Parts: sequence; C-alpha cells; structure tokens
Amino acid sequence: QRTKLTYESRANLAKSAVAKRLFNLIASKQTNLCLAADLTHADEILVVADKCGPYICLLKTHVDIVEDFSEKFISDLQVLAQRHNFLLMEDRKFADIGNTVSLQYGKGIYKISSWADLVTAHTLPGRSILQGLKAGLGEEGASKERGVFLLAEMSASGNLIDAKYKENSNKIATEGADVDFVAGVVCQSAEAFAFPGLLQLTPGVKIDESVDQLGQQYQSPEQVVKERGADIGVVGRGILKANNPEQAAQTYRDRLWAAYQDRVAK
Ligand code: 5BU
Repeated sequence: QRTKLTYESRANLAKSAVAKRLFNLIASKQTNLCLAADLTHADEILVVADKCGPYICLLKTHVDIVEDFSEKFISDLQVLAQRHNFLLMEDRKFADIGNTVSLQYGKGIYKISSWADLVTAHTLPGRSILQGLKAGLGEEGASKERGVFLLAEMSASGNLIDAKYKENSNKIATEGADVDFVAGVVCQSAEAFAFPGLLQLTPGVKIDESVDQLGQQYQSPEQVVKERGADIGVVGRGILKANNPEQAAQTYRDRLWAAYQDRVAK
C-alpha cells in the first residue's frame, strides 16, 4: 500500500524525474504543503511566496488571473523558488486536443513550459493529452525536468467524474509510453491510483471551514493525509486570507507533516 511507504522509498520507484525530485525535496525539507497562490497581482504573489517559501514544497499558480503578468514576475518567482527550495506548478488544467494543448503549454504570453516544473491536465481527451504536452515542451522545456499531474477527481461538489472515469484516468497515468511524463494524480481519495511512484496532490484543505460559497468542499489536514491518501495537501485561502499567512503556512505545514509521520509509522 503506497500510503504506508516513506517519501524517500517512493522516490526510487518514480518513473518521472521531476516526481523523484519532488519526493526527495519533500523528505529533505520535511514539508508536504503546497501553497495555492491565487492572488491577482504579481507583487502580492511574490510577497506571499517569499514569506511562506520556507514551509512549502510546491507553489501552485493560476497564471491567467495575474493582472500585471510579465516575464519579470516569472524570473522573480524562480529566484524565490531557488532561494527557498520549492517547485512551481501551473494549475492550467489542460483539456483540449493534443495540438492545441501543445500550443497552450509552450506558446502565448505565458510560455508555461519554459518555467513551470509541473502542470495539471484533465484526462478527458484521453492519452493524446500527454503527447500534446510533450510536444509543447519546446527546446527550453525539453532540456529541463518537467511533468504533469492528471486529474482523477475534483473537490467541487456535484462534479461529473464517476468511477469509470477515475479508473480510466488511472490507466492513462500508469500505462503506456508517456508515463515518464506523469508525476502524479490530483484526487480526493487513496483509491484513485495504487502505483507508489506517483504523488497524490489533494486540494480542498482548510482547518476551520468545510465549504465555501461556490461549491468548494474542504477537509482537515489530518483527514486528507491519513484518510484520503494525500501526499501533498494544497492550501489556498486557508493561508492567503489568514491574519498572518506566514504563521498559517507554518501551522498547515506542521499538521500535514505530523499526519504523514503518523501515517507511515502505523
Ligand atoms: P482554496 O483557496 O484552498 O480553496 O484553493 C484551492 C486551489 O486548488 C485552487 O487553486 C483550485 O483551483 C485548486 N483545485 C481545487 O480546489 N479542487 C480541485 O479539485 C482541483 C484544483 Br483539480
């Protein structure tokens, strides 16, 4: 059972180079917290990334909500990622045909493949999503370690994903020629996949609320790690809207990490 194995031991099983790197980063930095930096101005994101940087393994962006996006924002973010030792994930949720996805990944204003260590994608189009992403790497991306997290479940209430979709998503993540590009799965339960070389990323984590006004459903750090199999917990507003985001990041980090230690000890 993958949830009983340590991050260190799972690093050796990973087929994706960036997954291996992330497993080892989590283990050495002792944090399984991902910050969802859902803010709309570059300087706000940079400030929170600098403050929370010591407590996170991953910073997740929605780059299309940044009103003053620039290449400088990306290079500043990369400096912080280096300084504090975290990876960058663009939560783009690619979902189109391979050719379009390759363009969306590598081109346009954002040139996501040039800077995002990781991206997210829906499995809805089937395996061609992986081929499309690989084609979008370009020269710069292809020279670096890159990977994708495939969505097998969502935290939104009333979402349309059923058991069959989940099972087929698992197949895309674990079978076939392009699995070296898959770093993990975004999901809400340990049953979504079994292969220990993939990371489970679970959003919808909050300490003192169970829903928001727009369909989001939350669980506690302990629930997602111990009951739902999360290897990385994603926290956005739980940190961003706190009176002291840095302190909140530390609290979420402490609770997610203690839950992991409990999980592998038993
Ligand atoms: P929150 O502020 O902690 O609710 O933010 C959650 C983040 O995770 C936000 O960036 C979402 O886009 C993202 N997310 C999610 O909440 N649920 C999902 O199933 C997936 C992504 Br996939």
